[in-house]
Amino acid sequence: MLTNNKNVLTWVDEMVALTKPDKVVWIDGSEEQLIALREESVAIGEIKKLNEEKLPGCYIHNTKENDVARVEHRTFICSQKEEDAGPTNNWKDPKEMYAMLTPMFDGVMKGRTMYVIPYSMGPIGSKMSKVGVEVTDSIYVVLNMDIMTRMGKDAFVQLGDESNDFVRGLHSKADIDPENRYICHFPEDNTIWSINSGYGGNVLLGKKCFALRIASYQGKNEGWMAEHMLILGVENPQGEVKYIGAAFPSACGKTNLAMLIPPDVYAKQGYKVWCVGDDIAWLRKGDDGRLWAINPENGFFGVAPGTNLKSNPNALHSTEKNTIFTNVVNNLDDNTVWWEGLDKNPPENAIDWKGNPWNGKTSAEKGAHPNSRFTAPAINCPCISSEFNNPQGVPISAIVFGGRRAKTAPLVYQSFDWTHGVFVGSIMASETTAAAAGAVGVVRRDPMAMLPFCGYHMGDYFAHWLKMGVSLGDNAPKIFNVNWFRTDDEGHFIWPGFGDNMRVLSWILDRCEGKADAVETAIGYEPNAEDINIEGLDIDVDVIRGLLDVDADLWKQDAAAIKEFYSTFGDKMPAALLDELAKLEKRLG
Ligand code: OXD
Ligand code: MN
Repeated sequence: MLTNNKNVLTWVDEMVALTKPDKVVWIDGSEEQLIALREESVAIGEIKKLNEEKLPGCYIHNTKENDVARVEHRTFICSQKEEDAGPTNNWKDPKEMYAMLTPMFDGVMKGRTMYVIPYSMGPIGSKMSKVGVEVTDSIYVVLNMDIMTRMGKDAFVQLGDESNDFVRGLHSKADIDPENRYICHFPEDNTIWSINSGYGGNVLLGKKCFALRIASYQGKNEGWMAEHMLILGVENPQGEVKYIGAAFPSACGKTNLAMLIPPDVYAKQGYKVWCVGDDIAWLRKGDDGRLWAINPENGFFGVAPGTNLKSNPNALHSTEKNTIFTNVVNNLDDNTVWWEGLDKNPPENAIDWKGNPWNGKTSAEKGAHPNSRFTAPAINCPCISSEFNNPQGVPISAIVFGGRRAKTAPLVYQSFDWTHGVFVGSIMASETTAAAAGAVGVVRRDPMAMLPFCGYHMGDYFAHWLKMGVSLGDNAPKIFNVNWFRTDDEGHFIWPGFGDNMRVLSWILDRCEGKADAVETAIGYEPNAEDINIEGLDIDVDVIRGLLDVDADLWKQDAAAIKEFYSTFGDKMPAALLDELAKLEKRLG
């Protein structure tokens, strides 16, 4: 036993009584214990060790074919009142959900070992951090939690002997039965129950389940925010660093932006970009009145396909040691890994993500699953921020929202003020791409990129954002919206993206410091086209002008769609945002 905390001990006893494991192992986080667990995991065929010379400390794992992604339709928010979960979440009465799940968990760990994982979301010693305890029957979960969180006995030190403020996570792989897969959150009980999955987002309970769904609920009650945001720092030639938090829906390039490499024109002057986090930010008003952010995570659970030396060298370098790869190709010639979009040289003698022999030169099928992942320690990242472990976090100058819009949203615009900025975040949307099944170009609203991750009613969530703005007052970060994905008539992306996004971040930070002008448009402040630095690009100022163009007709259509979307939140929709919508319509004419 690693703690004297009675709340923890009692709860673990209850979970043992319910699931009836043969053995209980408390995870202290020691290297000795981890080495033994890796060996055991290899011995039972759960993970395979990769080439120690080329990929030291790295392993590969395959999930079941039916278990490759988060399952939103089987994810529940079980608050006492249905209206507290809101229309964007699946809801079930907690009593009913416990009653349904209890028999499924009863004896589920018979013949198995239960691992008790203490972990801290956020740096140990930070007032912004929070502790979770996950019990699981999966060594793969333990090994991933080791990378993604601060795992082990220090987390119990962070919790203390008396506190009851820890998130109780119960996970069992059970039979990986997709028909009985449930990812359930009980925000009022600080509890998460997950069964019948072994896939990351469903089972690494510190990540989406705690750090977003439960934490967003805690943040509302305690006066802080848990957001689906990357955090990056831009260092100028004088060595000053300014921090940006940016929210984009899944698969819009958050990891790439977080680890951006500035183009030559900036690098030569001495600009640098530092990554604090690539997926989640916890934000709190600091003693100085500004908004401060920590990344509660300790690693990256990144999408592998498309990651390469051009798109994101820093992410690729992060995976060169002590990384777990899930559902990628195993190159048998040298026992390394491969995925689509890594390079143009797929292995011929390989095993695909399903575990079958695979020849990348002749096979018509993809070798890696499109949602295959790497779990890599943040400290591996060449551009990890020196403030990554700072218990105070970093002060946020700008909040950036964005999505994937072919025509409507311009390259960048700034909100008129915080309230209008909350409106801008609330109308965020992305168009579906050909990469996903279903119709192309369908607009999916995803307010603040939190649609699948907000643990309570989204109307209340908008109200909480508005309240935070009142509390921050003049110290509130400025709010912007970007769109890297405008296309021409042939459907090609116009803006080069990746490292060149620095050119837009640069205008954003100049605005925060009062160094750049702007033009007032119907939707917000836009840069003068000349103020976006295009030196070294194959683009002229007219192209930028086009990227900044606001098509009033498209926006009028969008406004109508927003009205419909807002109506789904009923009485809980804050009047201030309805008012912003009315003002937008008026400005559009
Ligand atoms: C993720 C997601 O895995 O947002 O980070 O889906
Ligand atoms: Mn995410």
